[in-house]
Amino acid sequence: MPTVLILNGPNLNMLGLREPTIYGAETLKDLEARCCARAEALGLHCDFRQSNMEGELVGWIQQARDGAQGLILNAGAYTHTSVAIHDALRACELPVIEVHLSNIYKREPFRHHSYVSAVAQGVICGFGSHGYELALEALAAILNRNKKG
Ligand code: CA2
Repeated sequence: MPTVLILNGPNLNMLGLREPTIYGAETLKDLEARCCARAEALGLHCDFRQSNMEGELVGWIQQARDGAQGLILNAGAYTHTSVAIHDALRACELPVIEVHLSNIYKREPFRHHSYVSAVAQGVICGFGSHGYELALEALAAILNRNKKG
């Protein structure tokens, strides 16, 4: 069963506890359960993680090269700042889907640029936690296509 690594960046451990109007009422645990159920239905194994540390996220992206077949990333605020995450994604040579809960283009101008987008296969934003399920569907289709050659 192909493994999809789902990485969540800084402050996403606060989901459901603050700012529900922007990020929804689900907790990170709820989101993990939703992702793992959807992944299983798509024939994928889901490895779901969160970190507030840039270096830890970079390390997990590096390990994914050997340990996973695809990557879903909500890098949180590092989306808009991290050349280190951009470089790690470029080097990991896996299909990457960028996800954001909120529509970053409807928000402050500093959220309009992403260092992830240029190295992602696609970007999903503004659909709340459903965006993660859409990303899993997209990755399942990409992995099936690659399998058939
Ligand atoms: O919309 C998204 O998913 C973001 O990646 C979330 C980041 C933000 O910096 C990006 O611009 C867009 C922030 C995550 C913070 O999550 C919180 C959740 C609840 C309470 C406080 C923060």
